Amino acid sequence: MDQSNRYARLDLDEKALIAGGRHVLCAYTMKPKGDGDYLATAAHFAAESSTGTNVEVHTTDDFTKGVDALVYEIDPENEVMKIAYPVELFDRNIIDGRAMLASFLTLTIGNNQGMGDVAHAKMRDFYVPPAYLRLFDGPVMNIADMWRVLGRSVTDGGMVVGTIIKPKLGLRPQPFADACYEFWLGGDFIKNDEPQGNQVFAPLKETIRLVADAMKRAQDKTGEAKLFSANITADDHYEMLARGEYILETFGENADHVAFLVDGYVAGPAAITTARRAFPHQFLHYHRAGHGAVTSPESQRGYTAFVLSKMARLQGASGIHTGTMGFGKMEGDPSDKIMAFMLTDDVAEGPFYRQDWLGMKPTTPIISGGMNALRLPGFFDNLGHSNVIQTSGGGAFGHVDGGTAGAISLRQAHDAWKSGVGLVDYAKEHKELARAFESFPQDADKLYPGWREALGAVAAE
Ligand code: RUB
Ligand code: MG
Repeated sequence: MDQSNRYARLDLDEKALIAGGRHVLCAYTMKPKGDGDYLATAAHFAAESSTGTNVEVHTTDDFTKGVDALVYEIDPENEVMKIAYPVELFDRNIIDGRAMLASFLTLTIGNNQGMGDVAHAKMRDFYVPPAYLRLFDGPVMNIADMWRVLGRSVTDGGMVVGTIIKPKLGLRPQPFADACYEFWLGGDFIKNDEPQGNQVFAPLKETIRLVADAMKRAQDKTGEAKLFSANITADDHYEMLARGEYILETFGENADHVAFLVDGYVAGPAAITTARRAFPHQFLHYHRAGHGAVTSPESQRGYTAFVLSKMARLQGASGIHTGTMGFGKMEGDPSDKIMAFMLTDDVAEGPFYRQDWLGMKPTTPIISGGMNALRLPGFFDNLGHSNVIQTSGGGAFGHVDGGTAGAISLRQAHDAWKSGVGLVDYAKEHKELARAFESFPQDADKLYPGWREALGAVAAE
């Protein structure tokens, strides 16, 4: 059944829709199955995503029709369609009238993902009008709070030097805490790798006790504040709360040095909001393992990493991984920097829409995945600033002189970039950085040809 007479209004103007403030706008790439008509398929998609189904139902009344989602633009050649969703369609909490991301997803990227007449559809961007934006929690904490703990400028405090404890799994509590101590002697921030929790060989309670103690000792030794991001991801809301409460109690006087890591793609929006609302004064670290299943440029369905980032800010993530924009090991591209700008700027341009965040706090980009000291300058050149959290797991613990030297090499690479000095020149005077060249020779050869001659003995020990 062609429903385009009801669910498509190609006369609607995007500027007018934005000025009206009544609609959430979504831009998708969509391809009909077989030789299906583009507009009819788009209209069916809008129907299924709002008030309709594949047939007319006699229970529909005039009010219903007023909240139809409407296809307002199509570009069949480029497989692009845009749909306007009335704000009233989205479910709101009975406890406080606030918005929930689950409902946004259920409608805009829900049943429409499995429709028989759609070959594939992927959300590329969305626009949130002020009337809906203000119903989302948004972030409470972000990198500024980490800078405050570290005693830095709260507006331009620079890179937070971080790592991920590696190996990913298989360390018992004491070796885990020892690795933390080692890194903290040179770095600022450690995160649990996302699978680390309460394994039988590393019970959470014992590990956390030892990590809290390692933090104290590292702080005493260095005279600097240290930060830890603890994984509280779980299927069960009560389990997340139990973990969070135990961790805060155990870190005691250092509880404000603790972030909570939630694997928000696998555990879902409910897990993010659980942490956001139960622990509003802890930095909420949104890890996104698994997101590539839908966000990968190889995938024609789901939504993009850009869309995921934007949803994370709405939900109130303090920080979310944005990938390494082509400078690390995970999929990515230099143009992904728009993702970071959408997280941090008050007005930002997406691939299809300009979003005004109306003062909603920024979410901090977390840069991670195959990074090391040698890859940082290129990354910062592309992004244009270094106010990010950066975690190098292999890039710290893979340093030939160990985790402390690895941490120091990362800080030195950041200092070199900040002061505008080339990395090889800076390494001549900075041993740990020079040894990073020796540690990652493939990267060194590729990014800094001639480094061996320039650094010679400094790098070789
Ligand atoms: C990286 C790591 C993270 C990735 C995930 O370890 O453990 O899970 O950052 O990717 P290493 P993304 O530094 O040893 O590569 O940040 O793109 O979500
Ligand atoms: Mg990881």
